[in-house]
Amino acid sequence: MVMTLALTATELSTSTLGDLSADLLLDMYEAMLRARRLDERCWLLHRQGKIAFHISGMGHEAAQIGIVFALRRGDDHLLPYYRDLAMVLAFGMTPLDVMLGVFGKQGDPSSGGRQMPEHYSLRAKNIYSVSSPVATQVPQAAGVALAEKLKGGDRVAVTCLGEGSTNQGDFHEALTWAGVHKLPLIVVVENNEYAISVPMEKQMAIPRVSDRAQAYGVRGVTVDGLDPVATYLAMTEAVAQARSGEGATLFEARVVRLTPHSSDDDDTAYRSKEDKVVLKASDPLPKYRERLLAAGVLTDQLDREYDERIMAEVNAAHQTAELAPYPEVEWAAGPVYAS
Ligand SMILES: Cc1ncc(C[n+]2csc(CCOP(=O)(O)OP(=O)(O)O)c2C)c(N)n1
Ligand SMILES: [Mg+2]
Repeated sequence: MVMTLALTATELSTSTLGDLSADLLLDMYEAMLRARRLDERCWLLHRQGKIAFHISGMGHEAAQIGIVFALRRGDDHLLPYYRDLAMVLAFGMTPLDVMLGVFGKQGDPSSGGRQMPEHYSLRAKNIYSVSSPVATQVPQAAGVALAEKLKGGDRVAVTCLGEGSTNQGDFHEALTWAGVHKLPLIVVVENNEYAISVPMEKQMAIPRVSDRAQAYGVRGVTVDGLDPVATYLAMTEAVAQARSGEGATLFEARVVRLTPHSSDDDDTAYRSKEDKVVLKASDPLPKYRERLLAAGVLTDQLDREYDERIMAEVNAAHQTAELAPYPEVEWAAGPVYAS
């Protein structure tokens, strides 16, 4: 069952294109498109048997781009989760960084080809390694935010997780801490209404994850995560609060997961053909493209140029990563055990 449409527009923080400049609106579009094309290529590579695994962010791009564009990219602290492809790309990773990771090749900045794909990290851009046990990144982010506060800095820490993962104890502990210490922390919940095959109504007895914020003494916000502009505007407010010492926000973005959970999942077992039709109609990328075209911000010609440029980037990243050498066997234990 797909519940996104159960929330009316007035229940969500929706927006028009606002007063955002054409440059910013187009930069967000380009970033969404880059993530989508790279994501699609990863699925193809998996189906061709060239890579072992992929987790997709399709349907989450508008939320992720709205969030990241409200940050100081590569300077604030980002503790992403496995679905944050668009986010890490816009925060400073390149398509080649990502491709080296999915191929498990030398030069993969996340782990040098030792980790599972989608365990993103890039130290130079303050992207902290994705944690495999879900929600463990939330107390880690609270610790990073506390360190930033103790040092007197003005960076904010942003961490992301799915709605299912908010039922873990780590989430509760971290948010309690964030409230007590007024941490410069934003906990982003990308709510796609599924935890693998488990629908939201079987995960929690409340309609919004952000309702939990009150219990921790932090701000709770729910936005239409299919709208990059609404997400950007709401996130800009949350970031301003965190930076100015007013504390943390639990930031829920309502999104759709357009694909199965991962390349190992078959979602036809729990999502009907009718559900898929609703999902496809919610795809944030064509919706945003149509808005930009209607507003005269984007033209068909410009759209083609973006697509051609991005496809060239994706092709180059794919080819370079496929040809790159695998890590030396000794590297598997290298950074783990003292020699
Ligand atoms: C502690 C822990 N339990 C279970 C898993 C297996 N697991 C990986 S992703 C996932 C579902 C998470 O769903 P959600 O938080 O809604 O995020 P989504 O995948 O929908 O983006 C589960 C159960 C895990 N990685 N860690
Ligand atoms: Mg989910």
